Formats: sequence, C-alpha cells, structure tokens
Amino acid sequence: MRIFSGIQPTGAKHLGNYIGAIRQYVATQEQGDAFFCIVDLHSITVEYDPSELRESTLSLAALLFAAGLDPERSTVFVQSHVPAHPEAAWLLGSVTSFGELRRMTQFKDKADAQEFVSAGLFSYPVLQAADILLYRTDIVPIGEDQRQHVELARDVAERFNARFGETLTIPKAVFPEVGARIMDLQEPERKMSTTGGTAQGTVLVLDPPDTIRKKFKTAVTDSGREVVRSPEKPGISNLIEIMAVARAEEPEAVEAHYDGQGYGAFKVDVGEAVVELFDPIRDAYEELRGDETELQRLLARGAEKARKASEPVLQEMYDRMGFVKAKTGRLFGAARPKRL
Ligand code: AQP
Repeated sequence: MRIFSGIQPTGAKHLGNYIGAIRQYVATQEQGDAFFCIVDLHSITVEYDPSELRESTLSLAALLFAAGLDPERSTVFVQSHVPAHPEAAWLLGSVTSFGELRRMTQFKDKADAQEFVSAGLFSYPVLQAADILLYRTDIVPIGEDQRQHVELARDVAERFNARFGETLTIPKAVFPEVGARIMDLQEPERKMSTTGGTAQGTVLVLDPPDTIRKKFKTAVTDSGREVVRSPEKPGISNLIEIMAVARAEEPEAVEAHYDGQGYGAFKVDVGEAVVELFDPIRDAYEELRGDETELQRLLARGAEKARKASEPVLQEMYDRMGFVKAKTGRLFGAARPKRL
C-alpha cells in the first residue's frame, strides 16, 4: 500500500498537527510504502519570511524524525527538491475548475485573513492534488480540515482518467479515530492553528514543559463540572480527546476516571500528560537538529527516492495528454543536418 501526506514547514507545529497528522504518519509507516513531504512550495502562498524558511524546513524534518518517522522505512523529503510536483500541478490545472477551487473553505478562510491574496493560495489544492497523485497514493493520513482538499484530488484524478485514460490512482483520506480536529484551548469553537488560533490556546510540540502546563491550566472550560463529551461542552470534549490520545486510552475511560472530580484537577492532569508525551520528542529533536549534515543527508536520500517514484507517473501524464517527448542529445547528434 502506498501512503502519502504533506505538512507545511512554516508555522510552529502544534498539538493539532501532532495528533491529526504526525502521529498518524508514524502509525501508517508500518502499513506500507510511505512518503512524507515537507511542502515548502505550499508555504509561500501566504505571507512568509524567506529568511526563516530554511530553518523551519530543517526544523520540521528534525521534528518528524524525532516523533518517530524511521528514515529506513519512510521516505521523508522536501517538496521543492522534486520538480515533478509543480510540473504535475500545472498539468492537473487543466482538469480542475475555477468553481471547484472557489468553493474550498480553506481558501475562503485564509483569503479573508490576508490583505494580499496570492494566486498561489487559490491554486494551492491543485498542487496538493499533484503531491498526492504523483505517488499512486492509496491512503492520505490527515486531519479533518484537509478532507475537502483530498476529495478534490479524487475528483481531479477521476476527471484526468476519464479524459486521458486510466493513469492516476484514486486516493482515500484517513483520519484519526480520536483527535481528527483538535480545537484551540482558549476558543474551542475554532481549530488549533498557528495562523488562525490564539497563542495561549495553541500548544506547540516544542513549547517548554511549564508553558504547556500553563496553557492547559488556563484552558477555557464550559459551565457545569462533569468531565463528559457533549456538543454543549466543546472545551471539555476537546480536553478529553487530547487526554485519550496522550494516555493512549479510550475517551470513555478518561470520562470514567474523572467522574465527579471536577475540571480543575482534570486540566492539570491533561497538561502533565501532554508534557510527558512531548518530552522524549523534544529531546530527540534537540539532538537531531544539532546534526545538520545528517539531516541534509537524510533529506537528499528522501528526495532521490521521491524523484524515482514520481517521475514515471509524470511522464505517463505527459504521454497521455499528447505532449511530444523530448529527444535526447545523442539522437539529435545522429540526425544533425549536413552543413551547407
Ligand atoms: N487542529 C488540528 N487538528 C487536527 N489536525 C490538524 N492539522 C492541522 N491542524 C489540525 C493537520 O496537520 C497536517 C499538517 O497541516 P499543515 O502543515 O498544512 O498545517 P496547517 O493546517 O497549515 O496548520 P495550521 O497551523 O493549522 O495552519 P492553518 O490554520 O494556517 O492551516 C494536516 O494533515 C492537517 O489536517
């Protein structure tokens, strides 16, 4: 089975990214041939600082390995190292409609928050479709917020196949059973996010332990004192899901454990559980980030494997679409016309 997912290097990675995506990557790498892509080309679609992109790309690579991605098992690579991605995106743009892109909720949300709305932000899902389809991907582990983009990738692949002949594999999105949408601790009606959330309600994987404890201690809860999940209790429901993941328990077991204990003690314990979850990751991260040569070596090896896997799919797309194949230099030499 082929597994693919992408994650942006810009914006510090948070508990939502960890539970919705990174933890799933680590689990799914056991199930097949996995490709995980640091999507730096996606990061430039909103305002960003070029002087920080290099550091955030290497930092994310270190974090992915620290969280448990095994370079012997998974192919971890940087999107801009594999030119097939933007090339395939251009081809797929011809089978993606303007109307489809206009309906993407992430575009609408992010466009509302920007003064300058780039064309790249609008066509972002086409590049994402290319990322996924180039690897003949079967499953895409993601958080709930990316569901619409993978549905678009499926529609685009089906349209390509219908128009040019069976070429692309139709991917399926997979979501974690618990924690597919981790909410902001201060405003639990919105998802945890470094761009759209609150600083105090966003728990970063690399936050110092005391910062994590404080963020949970001050998390907004709801009226009442029962530790149970309910649509009227978005804050407590979110904390129960986080606790279930951090302690590797079912949410029901968390509810039963805290029955009658009130919110205060529960919030302190969730904070401690997340500190324990992130402690070993932070330690491994520090070590890996210190060895830049090794990180670069791993990413170069990943890029080579990714190029090998994606190139034949890109060539097949060109062939199906009727492009003239470029001739090699040797053939040109043989056919060179005589000088007059
Ligand atoms: N709150 C979340 N809960 C569960 N999963 C989440 N993901 C993101 N937020 C949550 C998942 O993380 C993966 C990587 O996403 P990304 O790198 O594209 O990050 P993002 O979605 O841009 O991160 P942010 O900080 O949430 O930024 P905004 O709000 O700007 O998009 C994806 O699989 C995503 O589902």
